Amino acid sequence: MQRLADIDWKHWQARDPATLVFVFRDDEILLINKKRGLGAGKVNGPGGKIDPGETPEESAVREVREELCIEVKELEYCGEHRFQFTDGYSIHVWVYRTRSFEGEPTETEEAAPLWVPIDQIPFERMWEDDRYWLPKLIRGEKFQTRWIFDGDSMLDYRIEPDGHLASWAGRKNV
Ligand code: 6OG
Repeated sequence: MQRLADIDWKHWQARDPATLVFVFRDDEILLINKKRGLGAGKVNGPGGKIDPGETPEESAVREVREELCIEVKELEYCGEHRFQFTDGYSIHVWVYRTRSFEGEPTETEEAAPLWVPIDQIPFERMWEDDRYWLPKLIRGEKFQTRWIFDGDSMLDYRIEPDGHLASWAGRKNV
């Protein structure tokens, strides 16, 4: 299970469904220092596992509330990631972005907030896949992706374009 071709993607079912949310304010993006769960110690977007009975969008709103004490609204669906790990674990991640939120991002037991300029995203402190698709999300390109990871190391991937998002009026980049 080292390459995408080793997997029967037609019947692939992730062990965990999860979400990621990227909040924008002017030319900044809201990231977190993740304190626990999968990827603890890395910088990522807020998000987490979907609970039984929740839609991905409901879960995304709840996770951002729990991790950063803000209410996100008007989530825009950007795409999905399918991650297969060589140890057998797998996770299917729905990804959203928004400019609409209420409250002040606040540190919790799960995460510390981090506003960063969109041209200074700390990819070296993030999961290896992020540098390949986060720029697309920022540009408003939708995606469908598949990845093979051995622990923290990415072994193989494929990104399929999935159209464009309605652009945010009057903005050059995001
Ligand atoms: P909790 O353990 O927090 O849910 N996640 C990934 N995010 C990125 N950017 N790259 C990956 O590459 C990831 N694998 C998982 C999805 C896990 C959280 O971690 C994200 C969820 O937000 C392998 O409940």
